[in-house]
Amino acid sequence: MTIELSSVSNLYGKFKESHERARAHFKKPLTLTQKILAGHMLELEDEDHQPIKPGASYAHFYPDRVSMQDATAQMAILQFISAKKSRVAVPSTVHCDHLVQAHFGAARDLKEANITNREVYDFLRTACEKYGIGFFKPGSGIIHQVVLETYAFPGGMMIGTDSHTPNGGGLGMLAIGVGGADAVDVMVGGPLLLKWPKVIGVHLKGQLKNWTAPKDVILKLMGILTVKGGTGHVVEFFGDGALSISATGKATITNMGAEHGATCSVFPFDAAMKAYLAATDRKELGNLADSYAEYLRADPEVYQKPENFFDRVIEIDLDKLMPQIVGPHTPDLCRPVSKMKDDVTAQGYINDISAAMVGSCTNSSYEDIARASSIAREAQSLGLKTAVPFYINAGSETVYATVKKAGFLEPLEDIGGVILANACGPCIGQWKRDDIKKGEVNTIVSSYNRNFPGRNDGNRETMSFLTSPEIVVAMALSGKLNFDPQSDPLVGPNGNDIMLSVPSGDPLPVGGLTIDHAGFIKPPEDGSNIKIVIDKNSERLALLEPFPPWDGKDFLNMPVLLKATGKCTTDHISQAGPWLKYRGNLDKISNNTYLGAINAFTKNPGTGLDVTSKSGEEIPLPDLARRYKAKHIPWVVIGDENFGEGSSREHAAMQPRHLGAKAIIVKSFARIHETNLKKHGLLPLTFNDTKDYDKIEPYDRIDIVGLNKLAPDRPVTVIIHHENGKQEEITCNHTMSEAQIGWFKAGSALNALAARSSKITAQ
Ligand code: MIC
Ligand code: SF4
Repeated sequence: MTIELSSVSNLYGKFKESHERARAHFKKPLTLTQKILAGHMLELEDEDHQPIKPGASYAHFYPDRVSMQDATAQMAILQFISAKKSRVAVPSTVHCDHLVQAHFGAARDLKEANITNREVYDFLRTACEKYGIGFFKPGSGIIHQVVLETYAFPGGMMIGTDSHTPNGGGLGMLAIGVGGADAVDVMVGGPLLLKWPKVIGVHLKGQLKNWTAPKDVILKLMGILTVKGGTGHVVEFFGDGALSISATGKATITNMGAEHGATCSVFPFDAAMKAYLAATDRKELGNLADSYAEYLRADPEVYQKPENFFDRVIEIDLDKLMPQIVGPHTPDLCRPVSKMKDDVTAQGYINDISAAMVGSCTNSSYEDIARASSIAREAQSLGLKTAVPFYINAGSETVYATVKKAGFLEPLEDIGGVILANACGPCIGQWKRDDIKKGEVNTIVSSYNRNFPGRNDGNRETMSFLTSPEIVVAMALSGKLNFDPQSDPLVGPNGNDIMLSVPSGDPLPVGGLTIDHAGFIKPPEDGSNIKIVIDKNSERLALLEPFPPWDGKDFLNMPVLLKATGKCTTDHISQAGPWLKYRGNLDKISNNTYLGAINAFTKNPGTGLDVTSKSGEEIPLPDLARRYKAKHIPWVVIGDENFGEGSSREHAAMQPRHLGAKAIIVKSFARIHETNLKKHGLLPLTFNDTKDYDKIEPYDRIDIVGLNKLAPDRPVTVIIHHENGKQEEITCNHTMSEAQIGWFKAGSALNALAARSSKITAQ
């Protein structure tokens, strides 16, 4: 069930030639990013056969594999069904991890999940069998940990329908998060159309020590890059510091790179990766990589003078790095743990923690749990218990089996921890929380990666802070947000002061991980007779209707459904948690559209004003959108910076499209969301002058004109008709290439694909 050595060997065998071609093309030694990209192309040119311009050109790539998780796979597979192919063209897997709700603990929660999600699991399993896709049952692990320990490999390129796919960068892979429509392109045998990224080099010096962990590297970087600083770039790590971090530690860093918006992040091949390959039963693959090592790292000149080869170089000295903590509400609000005291006082954060969690795809490796457990063991020996509810999840069945065998879970449970299923759980709002009421302000700490309002428990007032697993355990013991285990003692059972020892734990167990693939179902060689199970009465699954093609006319007189102010992440656009259950039914899930977005016109989340009645009544945005749709009135959305940051969920694009949106006009976009909008036939536009955002008023009507001249790099004219009869003309930009304009005209990329394949069949 792992990857075939011969396919990796074939890929490596072609690297020499493709790298030489790339060196000649760029007239420079190559970064690792350029090597892997060039190694996955047929021709080193952009989609219009022109020379590549980093940061500007779209080009065609052929990834080695595709991964999908259950919440996004439903839409991806529904689209694959529409593409009418009999089998996927590249190795692909589906992982059931998002739909398991955390409540009582692993065993009961999994049982419950198998009942409540049965129809979705049946659909995914039968579709996987039919189309030749590997299927991982619920409980088998979080997609990215499973991929890392099973399928990722140095020098490879993969895509996944989840924004944390870059986890694979910890094993030297360019692993990119995409929407389902991109995954379908690759699964039907086509290329991935991707902007050739620029590259940020991050030079890691020194070595992590004491309480500092890999998580602190990415949290520090979040503080430097902010939630949009990585956009359009791959982040490539190097330096002695990189060598000192384990493969799973590296994966923590590349995983959470999703939060600064990078296309992905990657580390060069090294001994730690080789050791991880051996520990995950892939020793031969490690040896093969070793024999091709020079192709799996940047050229030596790059490491000697990084500033000549990277678009930007950032240096982080691990010797000086201290434990970090970020939050609330955004993952780039970073400070050292030692400064949290000041912030608690200055910002009035609630100091009493209400729950603490170790886990998520970012921090659920053997090493993470080993180090967390070392603190728990000490606490156990001193008779300490956690002061607050405390949850732990292992990343996969393999990690679970290994940490159990090593005796790491027992002390965690003994101090008060509840072991959750090997799944996403509270990280994505799958948390049946009984202790806090909606609207109650409270503080939680976790080792997760995102902390947007409402993400974990559906309560927008929960303040979520993110830090390393080690610090989470220490804070769970003290119960206080301002606790710093480096300087503060805990109070022992007799009122005595206890300073916790520095955590410890090996990156890998002697003899390797205890491989457990009990939850894997291999697809049959021939799935043609398999019937995909879709329950006729299902509320959760519905086949897709194609979106209508563009009618060739300009968009005129459109109301502004929403003028989003401040952060508008995909969690604001299409919330997860309780809504995850409708991920396979577009009409149903559309009832949550923009419910979290703060509307500048009403100052409230999820409501808008009806321009046709001008009654001033605040109407839930999905209802308002349906009202316009029923009256055949197309509408637009206006947005702020980094619109659509966060996840890869294409629902955030499909829902507005389904409800009648024509264009989304913003100050700037996050990469995956912008692509998803293009894929589903919407016009993603950016203000040429971001100050034009301020011109949009509640009862304005918007025209987008000159659409028949839509062309790459050609600005678009937008006319704002104000309520008082005045009108203003502004300029907007787009990043659509010729092919992407074709998607807009066809109504969606899928329509364009279907038109192409029917032409081919007709010939
Ligand atoms: C997330 O962490 O937000 C998710 C849930 O994993 C998403 C995917 C989804 O919405 O299903 C992501 O990161 O892409
Ligand atoms: Fe799952 Fe959370 Fe990771 Fe998303 S970020 S894949 S929800 S664990």
